[in-house]
Amino acid sequence: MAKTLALYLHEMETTHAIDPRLTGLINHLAETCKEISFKVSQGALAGILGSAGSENVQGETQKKLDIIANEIMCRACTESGFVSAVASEEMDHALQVPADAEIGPYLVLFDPLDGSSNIDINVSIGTIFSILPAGTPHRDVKDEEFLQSGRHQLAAGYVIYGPQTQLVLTLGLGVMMFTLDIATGNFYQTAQNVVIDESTKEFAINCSNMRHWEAPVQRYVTELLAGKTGVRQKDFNMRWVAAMVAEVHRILNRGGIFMYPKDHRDPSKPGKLRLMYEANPMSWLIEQAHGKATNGHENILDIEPTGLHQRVAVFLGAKEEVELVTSYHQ
Ligand code: AFP
Repeated sequence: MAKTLALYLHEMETTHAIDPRLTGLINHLAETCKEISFKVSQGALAGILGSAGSENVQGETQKKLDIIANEIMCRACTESGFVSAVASEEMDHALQVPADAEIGPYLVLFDPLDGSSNIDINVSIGTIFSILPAGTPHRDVKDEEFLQSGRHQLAAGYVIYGPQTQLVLTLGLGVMMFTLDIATGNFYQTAQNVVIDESTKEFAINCSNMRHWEAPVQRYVTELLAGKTGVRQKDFNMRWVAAMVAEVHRILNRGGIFMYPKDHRDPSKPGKLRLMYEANPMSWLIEQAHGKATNGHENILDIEPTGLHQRVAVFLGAKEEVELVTSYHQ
């Protein structure tokens, strides 16, 4: 029988001296995502589809499930006893642990429901999380305390709600995948030490934005589209799921490159994706799987964050391709 997530985490405590409070927090997050997974699977039966009629801090329309998933994640994390505070893509500022609840040495950042536009059409979505050190457990955590580069992450991962619910995790010791068995309620390890091929023939980018991209990205994608007849001398295939969690999951499983570049539409936004909630945790997973992640200029994990909700251009996946598109930006 495959290993459970709980057993894997216990092994990491004994073989790599991983703090039991960190493994406790991850077990807690896994339990929480099971609750979200159940809601997702119920869809219209639970009345959770459709718009909530509100906007988040980014000015994006929130779906009912965005709000439900955010509430579940916030409650679970702040009641866990393992965190000093949490930050979510859906909330303006850090959320404090209630005065009567215990605090712990970690900060958790999350995108509670990535791929919102897929919710109502029954296509894969997910929850992304990143765990940072908080130092000595304390209250009244400032937003600035979350502004640590991706290299400081202690754990990162996502739970994808697709045909199967899977948890993908790194503690900096490789990338592990666990699949939820709905019969037993356990996550079982189904892949370990995932490695992404350095080269690929598959790319993912929202080509409808092509006219807005900067010259290096236009050049790179034009070359991919030219296939065998162009400078690349091979044909490429394209995919776009509109949920980063699903794009990264495909890349971890069968390779490829994912891009969400900066574009000319709103010069104040250096990309669409959020550094702290999406790019950092995904980039660490990709690096741990021997891939690469840049913003076209530097490794995403080296970016010193300046704001909780800051956006960033993202090129991640197969090393050779990410290096090539990055070199076009130099
Ligand atoms: P949400 O955070 O609103 O769910 O958006 C998901 C996302 O940021 C990312 O997961 C996708 O890669 C991207 O949006 C898809 O955006 P478009 O298809 O609209 O370009």
